[in-house]
Amino acid sequence: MLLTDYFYPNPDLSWDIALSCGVQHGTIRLPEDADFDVTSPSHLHTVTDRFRSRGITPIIVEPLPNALHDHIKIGDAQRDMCIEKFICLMKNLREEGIHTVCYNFMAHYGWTRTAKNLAERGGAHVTGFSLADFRPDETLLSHEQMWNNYQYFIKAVIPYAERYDIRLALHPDDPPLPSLGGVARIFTSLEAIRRGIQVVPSSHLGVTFCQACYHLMGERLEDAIPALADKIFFVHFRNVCGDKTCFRETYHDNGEIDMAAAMRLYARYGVDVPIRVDHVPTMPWEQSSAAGYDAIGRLFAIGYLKGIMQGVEPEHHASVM
Ligand SMILES: [Mn+2]
Repeated sequence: MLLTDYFYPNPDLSWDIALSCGVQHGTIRLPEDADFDVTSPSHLHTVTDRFRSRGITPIIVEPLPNALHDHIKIGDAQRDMCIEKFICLMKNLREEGIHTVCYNFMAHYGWTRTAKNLAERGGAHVTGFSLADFRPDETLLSHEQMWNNYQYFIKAVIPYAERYDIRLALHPDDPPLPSLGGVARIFTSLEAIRRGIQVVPSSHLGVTFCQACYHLMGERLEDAIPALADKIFFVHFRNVCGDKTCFRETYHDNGEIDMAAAMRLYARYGVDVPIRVDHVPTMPWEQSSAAGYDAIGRLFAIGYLKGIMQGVEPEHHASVM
């Protein structure tokens, strides 16, 4: 496994914490302000250079920029223009040595939580979701529309993903409910994910294995990891308690998933890909700026991940230094 962490495009405390933990590779979010042109090689280079100058090599982009993806997921009049821009972005990513894009196909509602202040060990806080507390907007997209929009997108971009050697890594729906606020969700089971990555047979179409989403689907990791092994391009190391209608995030050592057992499964089935911690707690005394993505909780999460990686894959000790 290759240790990465998630970075916003401008340096912040997360950068320093990751560097302190020995992280050398980045899963990066591209700027979302109007000044950033996703089709511009020089704009992209400015961002990647910022990382490299601090000793972080960007290797993954996550998510596919929302300004493009929302139109693609909804399938509106700007869809084709956005697909063209994404193809251009893939070409530019190759030039920067970035070969993986983590994308999802949740329309209108991305990863959704209904609480940000649930108590976790020692005075920390985590986010959570309860369907009973969810208040939807007035929207409607059917299961069939979402599948059609997904297939339209994949068929349009896969030939270029292959040409530019960009691996598209599908993240499951979070939470994995059949619909949320009148919007159908189509990647809510192992079977649906398998169907999704078979829309076009391609070595460049696979998954981001967000462990907790599969657990919340009710899938066993002992089944899901072997079933997807050669299609796992990226792992989200995440733990939770609960089920898809009501759950909360946890410290990475304090949820229902046996994290060391998951790592042993990756090793046993030959999954040797980039990995990052996902949804960390907000620590006591920490001012939250992005619940689930605050900085200080990463210190424990990355250290815990690194320890498990070294315990399961001692031969990889040097690569995660
Ligand atoms: Mn995830």
